[in-house]
Amino acid sequence: MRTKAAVALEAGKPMEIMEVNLDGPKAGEVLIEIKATGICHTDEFTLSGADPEGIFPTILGHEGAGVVLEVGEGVTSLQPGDHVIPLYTPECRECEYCLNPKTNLCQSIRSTQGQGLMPDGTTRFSMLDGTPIYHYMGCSTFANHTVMPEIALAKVRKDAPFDKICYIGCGVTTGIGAVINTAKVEIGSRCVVFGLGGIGLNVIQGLRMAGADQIVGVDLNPAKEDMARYFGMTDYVNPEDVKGDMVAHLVELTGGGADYTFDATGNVDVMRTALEAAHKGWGESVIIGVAPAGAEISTRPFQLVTGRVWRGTAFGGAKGRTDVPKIVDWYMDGKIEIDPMITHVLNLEEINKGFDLMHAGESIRAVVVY
Ligand code: NAD
Ligand code: AHE
Ligand code: ZN
Repeated sequence: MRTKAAVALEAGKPMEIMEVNLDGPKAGEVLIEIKATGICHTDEFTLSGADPEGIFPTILGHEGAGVVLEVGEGVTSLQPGDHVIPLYTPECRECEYCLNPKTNLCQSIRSTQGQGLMPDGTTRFSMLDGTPIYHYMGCSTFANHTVMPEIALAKVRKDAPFDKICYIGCGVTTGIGAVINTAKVEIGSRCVVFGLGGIGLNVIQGLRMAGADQIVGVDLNPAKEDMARYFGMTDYVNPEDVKGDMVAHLVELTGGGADYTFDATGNVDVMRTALEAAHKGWGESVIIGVAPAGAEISTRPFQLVTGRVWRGTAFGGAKGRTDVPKIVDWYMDGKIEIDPMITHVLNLEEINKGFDLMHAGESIRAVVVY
């Protein structure tokens, strides 16, 4: 079939909207009509050329929601008409990672996924002249239709709105999951969140659910303050307003250091500040942000010797087929909020504007509806 997609032809250039070829689902695969997709900072990271796994031409997008149109041979858990959220972290329920409750990092298709290929080593997308187009994070939701492995699709209830629950495909689950699954924040904790964007706001929402007493938000962009307060931030710090050492300032503000800190910026200097602002003896710092190729983190080992813990999280530690339908229920039951964070709704032709809004710091989440 043919479908319409935003194709990233090369790094650093706007995507081009075009018709592409899409082959049908092979064994174990599913054809999806994407109804809506969020634009995450990681899409921008890869489009910019900073991603060591970036490979072009590609169809980006990994925060979608849609409907099953057709299933390939051997698919048993899905049928046409089912509503699904694509998972860039699949859940095969068979590999040693899936069988270990300590991780969500299913590895069953990770190596082909990282090369922009389907599990059989080929692509389903191609240009009209036959040139293959690579998949992205196993999802490619910036296309109106996509093909994905069955194990990378979470089946969700049919009454949930696509233009909101697409955000559960990355940002919502990553932020809330970092608090609940990765840090396992206790009631009464003092916490600091660096970066008040689409991920950081969901960390804040998760911290409020977990019963944190203090939620300090740090962001260079003061325009993010109001929304962060709405979601539960108790104190705002703009690094540009801090005279002197940022770590000392945060340690004082949190009464000796934070129980938990979270980086949602992707900046390695911020990651160091986050680690060092964690409380001596027990503070934990969780890295969520994705740093550019070649970037490295550093701190004095003494920071760890004296009891601080450095951790990381991908997709909020969520096992997607199991956890994502529950998060959709939380949204539908009013336990979590999504709508205020979706600040812009665009059509596919306007998708590059979504990236401009992100660069300008004007959006939290821009969502493309098909
Ligand atoms: P975003 O652009 O919406 O938000 C980033 C925020 O960080 C912005 O508000 C920006 O002003 C702020 N910021 C940037 N540099 C800063 C600095 N030096 N100090 C303080 N604030 C700073 O991006 P997002 O969609 O929220 O994504 C945030 C990060 O999380 C990105 O690196 C993204 O790639 C990553 N991410 C990781 C996962 C994961 O599974 N680990 C999932 C999704 C996104
Ligand atoms: N390809 C990059 C790393 C990108 C990355 O860290 N991706 C996160 C999800 S970000 C979603 O917005 C992730 O899930 N990582 C785990 C994995 O297996 O990819 C690089 O540096 O090579
Ligand atoms: Zn993302």
